[in-house]
Amino acid sequence: MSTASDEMIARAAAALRRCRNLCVLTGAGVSAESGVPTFRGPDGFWQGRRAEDLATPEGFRRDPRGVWAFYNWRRSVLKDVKPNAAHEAIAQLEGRFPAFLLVTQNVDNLHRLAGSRRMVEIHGNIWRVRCTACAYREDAFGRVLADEPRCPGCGAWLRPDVVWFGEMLPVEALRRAEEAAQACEVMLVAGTSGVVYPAAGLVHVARAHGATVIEVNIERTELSAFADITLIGKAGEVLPALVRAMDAGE
Ligand code: BJW
Ligand code: ZN
Repeated sequence: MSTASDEMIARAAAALRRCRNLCVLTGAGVSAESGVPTFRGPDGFWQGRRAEDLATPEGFRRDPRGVWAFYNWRRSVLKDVKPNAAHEAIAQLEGRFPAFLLVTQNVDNLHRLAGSRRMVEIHGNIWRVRCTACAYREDAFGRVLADEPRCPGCGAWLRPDVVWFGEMLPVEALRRAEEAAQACEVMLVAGTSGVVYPAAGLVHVARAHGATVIEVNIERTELSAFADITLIGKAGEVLPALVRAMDAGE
């Protein structure tokens, strides 16, 4: 598969220069160059189990210790990783549009560490924990927790404050994401396979409301058929090139 040509990047940059309302949707591929494994690639396994089998309420009920071992392993990986050029390019874009929202499916906090502020985390954040029985919540940023983390208030199991399959997305975050998808003139979609809903559905919402869809990925995805421009390449290379091309055309 050929990589994004300068001409295609220039086309995408021209659409961004005309745009006054940008919505960026990101997935695990944006963090891949920081060394964070994606979900569905060849690295998307943990001790022979798919991340998808562990990231469910049933999986947690069946084996809370095993699921916590998985999340603590991911926390230990994330503790030492840094945002990459893709996160930085997205943080730079934020200040250039009167209306802007970053909608991330990632739970790894790297967008925030790169400086993004106008953002919603629609699948939660791996560093926060909450109680499975009461309203207790805690931000345990940078910490690997005990093997059996329990609520200090009521003694029930704590769980990561992330969204598992079959669970509702955080209502306010999803509302803001849907509003941004409806209102944006361009939706920039980076590093997602586009198979998980309702996140992937935001692209269809944006299109239905007339937005130009620009996709950045190392390969074609479920969403490519709905994108006006697909830029094939690493997010950490293509996104900074896109920002440079925006500047060059001014
Ligand atoms: C690069 C790169 C580089 C690599 N540069 N690119 C409608 C239709 C069908 C099904 C459903 C539907 N609506 C709801 C569903 C069910 C379900 C669903 O979507 N299932 C499908 C899989 C079939 N959705 C849900 O259950 C959601 N809840 C919900 O809908 O609630 C309402 C409801 C409740 C009850 C009953 C019915 C409805 C919740 C979804 C929660 C997803 N949670 C996870 C785990 C989060 C916690 C954790 O991290 O542990 O979120 S699953 C996992 O997938 C994670 C991700 O955010 C999400 C998306 O994955 P992502 O980011 O796209 O990663 P990958 O690995 O798939 O792709 C990486 C991409 O990067 C690839 O394309 C690479 O090529 C690319 N790449 N390197 C650029 N350097
Ligand atoms: Zn509790």
